[in-house]
Amino acid sequence: FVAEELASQPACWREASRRAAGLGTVLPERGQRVAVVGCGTSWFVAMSYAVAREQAGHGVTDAFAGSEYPIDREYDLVVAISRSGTTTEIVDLLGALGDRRTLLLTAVEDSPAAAAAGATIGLPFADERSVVQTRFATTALALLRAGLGHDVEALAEQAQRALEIPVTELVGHTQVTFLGRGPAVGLAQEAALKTREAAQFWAEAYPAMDYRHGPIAIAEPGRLVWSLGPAPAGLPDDVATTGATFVSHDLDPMAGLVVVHRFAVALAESRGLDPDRPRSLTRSVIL
Ligand code: F1P
Repeated sequence: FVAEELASQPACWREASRRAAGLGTVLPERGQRVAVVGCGTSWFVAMSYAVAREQAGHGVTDAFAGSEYPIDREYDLVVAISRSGTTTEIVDLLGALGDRRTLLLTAVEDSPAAAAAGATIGLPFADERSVVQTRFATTALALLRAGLGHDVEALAEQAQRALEIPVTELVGHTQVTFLGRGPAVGLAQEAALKTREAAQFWAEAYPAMDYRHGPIAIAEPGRLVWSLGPAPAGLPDDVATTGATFVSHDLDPMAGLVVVHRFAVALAESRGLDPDRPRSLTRSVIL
């Protein structure tokens, strides 16, 4: 399923953009102090949005893994992201927040998380049959970015281009490290998670400027260093010196993530694995 689902991202992002236009004050408002929470993929999307919202000048925005939310801290709005709406940490957190203002983005509108949330934005058209998330996560992010005034139509065009970029020559490396800056730090984490989940393959992620502060020690011939978004000056040369392969595409990092989705699927297939059903992973984690 995942190959088909990831290929529908341009259409899903366009639909998210259309929906955002009609949501008005349901979405975070300019000036609000906002926390964004999720687990796994949904946490990494939250991280990316938090930085993008602050960069857009819309106000203080913090991202937390669902289990790590500082319950005594006051925010004007807590935004939870959960495809399934059943992830235990998110259902419990929304319950614990009681009558504080909350908003859930989910694919499943009749879920326990939706029952506990103050408001819900349903994105059922972006739901997935694969355990591994691709289009739900990016569609939720596209909708939130549309609320920041980002040009999601242009992003969808870039995602279309991302579907054409060859990935087969990237398969065959022994390890991959993803890098990003700003909103791409969370997306780099998500890229590494996708590679681990779908292909059961050793992948890491770091803020691009921090890569020289230790992680570069494992770079060597046969390993891949992949920047989502422009690479910091000098970094491609530093990586080349180690013999590792450096890659970066001229795309918004969210469209760059679509290339990673395709890489993860190609890598899983080359390893004889089913990218839809990773070992030890279920559609949502219920504790
Ligand atoms: C969260 C999550 C995903 C992971 C896998 C299992 O789900 O942990 O991040 O990739 O799909 O579920 P959800 O809360 O967004 O449904």
